[in-house]
Amino acid sequence: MNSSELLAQARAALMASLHVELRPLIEERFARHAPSLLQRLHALYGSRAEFDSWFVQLMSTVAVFVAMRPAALRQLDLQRAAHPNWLTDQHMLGYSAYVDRFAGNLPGLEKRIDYLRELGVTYLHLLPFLKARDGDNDGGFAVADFDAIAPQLGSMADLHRLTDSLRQSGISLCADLILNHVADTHAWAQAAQRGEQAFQDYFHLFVDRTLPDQYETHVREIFPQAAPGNFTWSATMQRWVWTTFYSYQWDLNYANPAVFGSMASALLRLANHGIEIFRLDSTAFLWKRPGTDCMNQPETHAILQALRALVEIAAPAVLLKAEAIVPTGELPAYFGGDQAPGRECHIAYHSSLMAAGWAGIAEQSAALPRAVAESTPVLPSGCSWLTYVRCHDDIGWQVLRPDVATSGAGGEERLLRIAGFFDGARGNGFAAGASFQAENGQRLHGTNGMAAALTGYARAGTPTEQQAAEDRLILLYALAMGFGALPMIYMGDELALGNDESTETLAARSLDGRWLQRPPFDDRRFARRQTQGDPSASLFARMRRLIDVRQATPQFAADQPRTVLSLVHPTILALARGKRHCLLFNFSALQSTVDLTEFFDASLHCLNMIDGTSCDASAVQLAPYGTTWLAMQED
Ligand code: OTU
Repeated sequence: MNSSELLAQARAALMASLHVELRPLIEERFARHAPSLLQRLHALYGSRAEFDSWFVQLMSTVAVFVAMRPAALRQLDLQRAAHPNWLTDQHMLGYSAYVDRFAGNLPGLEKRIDYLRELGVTYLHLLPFLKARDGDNDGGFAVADFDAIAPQLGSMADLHRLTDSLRQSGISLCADLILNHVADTHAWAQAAQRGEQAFQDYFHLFVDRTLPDQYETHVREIFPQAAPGNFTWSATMQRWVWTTFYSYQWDLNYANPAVFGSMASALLRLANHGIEIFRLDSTAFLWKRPGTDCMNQPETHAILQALRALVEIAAPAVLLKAEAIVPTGELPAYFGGDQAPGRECHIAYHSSLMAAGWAGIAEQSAALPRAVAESTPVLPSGCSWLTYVRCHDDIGWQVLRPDVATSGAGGEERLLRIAGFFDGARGNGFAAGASFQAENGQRLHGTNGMAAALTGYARAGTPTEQQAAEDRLILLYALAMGFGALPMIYMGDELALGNDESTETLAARSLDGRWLQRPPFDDRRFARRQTQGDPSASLFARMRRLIDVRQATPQFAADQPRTVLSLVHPTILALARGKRHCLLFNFSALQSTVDLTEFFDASLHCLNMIDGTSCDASAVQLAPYGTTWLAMQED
């Protein structure tokens, strides 16, 4: 069959079971997105004899999801289509939390909605809440069933209620879709273990070490201490299984079209439950190619573009977010690159900017934040970076390798020094973090710890030290909020919540140090957030102020121009937003005065949007670790 015949058959399969009223709309979406869907899938699976019938069958499956999409979500599809730039709006603000840590369970979360609204949150990322394997499950990242909720967190009905309530409060729910792997207890992995060939084909299995050994010479180790190597021996199957992460997380084999079909169905089913944004976990790892690090492969982008096209047809309100913790240079491809700009993911984590902010604090230098800001490309319309300060994972310094390489030899030592600075056991500074799985203390890995611990709250002995910790935390959040992106708060950072050092989590932490930054929400701090003189209240008020200013200023929208000003200053990063807004970030413990008349007319005066004071463009003062957001005004 040629492609137009195939598209005609697929179209017929899609339309057949649809209500006549739906047909014109779906017809139009199909016409717009099916050709690229077919092209991507053909590139991946076209050599298979059964490709044509598989593609037509996929469309019949999509028809079921289209037909079952609830009315409220259909309405949302139309609303979003009418406002394609809603994502880049300056009102968008994210918040990320574990369901149990933040609220006990899904019904409990409804009680937190008022708080989220008070903060100005419009986007809530809940860490994995689907049914995971029993026992160790990597904080839910080892999914046993894509169609069930973890029993201790609630039920599908609870999820529906929650997404409804959130939507009514103007908050979109973001959930993880763990594309790269499933738990060894997932039905597919169990069938594989029973010897069913169709399901063994869902995974990467090897009879001996020949190929695994070849792959091992090129791939990274994500958890070198807790889960060394990338392959796990299954005595049941007498096969090596590809397991990039923990041994119980089995990588899916996307060279098998059935895997693509199953995961696409999982996505569309969850979308119909009201999830609006999918955090596509570990996206970089989906395709394996001998002789490479098996990350960021072209086929990975074909898979993501095909998923995007399916979403455009069946659930166009849905956004896709790439969780690809890779250097900035690899990220444009996740937005579709030059070939398909704006047709892959809508959002991607800007992990280099996050790490560079921390590096700036460690080095008391604006060099790395400036380098990363300068190398950040402009995105296709309707797309946004996700900026953040901390998340549930470690800070992975390796993403900065290309950025430190440009400053000559010694880049790796520089990163080791930065990472070492945050290690509370080694460093003698203010940071109370912990190194994450660095091999023999030699090779670079990550840093664990809550933002408040890393900025110095835990070790602050005097009010001055406490103030410095607060200023550092505000500095990093101000960068995330001012950059021109969707900023996300990690639960508790707004209240200076510290590390989880409780005995209850000691065992978990000794197996996986990331549990240090997964403490329960602190209701006492929460209750005192407006209490004058309370240390977390002071931080909370300053965070609230940043959020208010940002939301009131259209120039802060993600799609508004950002320019890195060529201010010659070792510790200050200066970003212009639009023509009349200038954001200054001082990464040093010393105060400074800068002259902005090279960039802005000397007759303008600068209104400090945060505290309402004003000054001349020729002499703008920055406090130690100070953040200044200026609106340049005529008298
Ligand atoms: C992601 O993480 C999740 O955020 C982690 O919590 C999971 O453990 C992991 O996937 C497996 O599902 O692969 O693309 O260095 O930054 O594992 C980035 C640790 C990932 C994490 C890394 C990460």
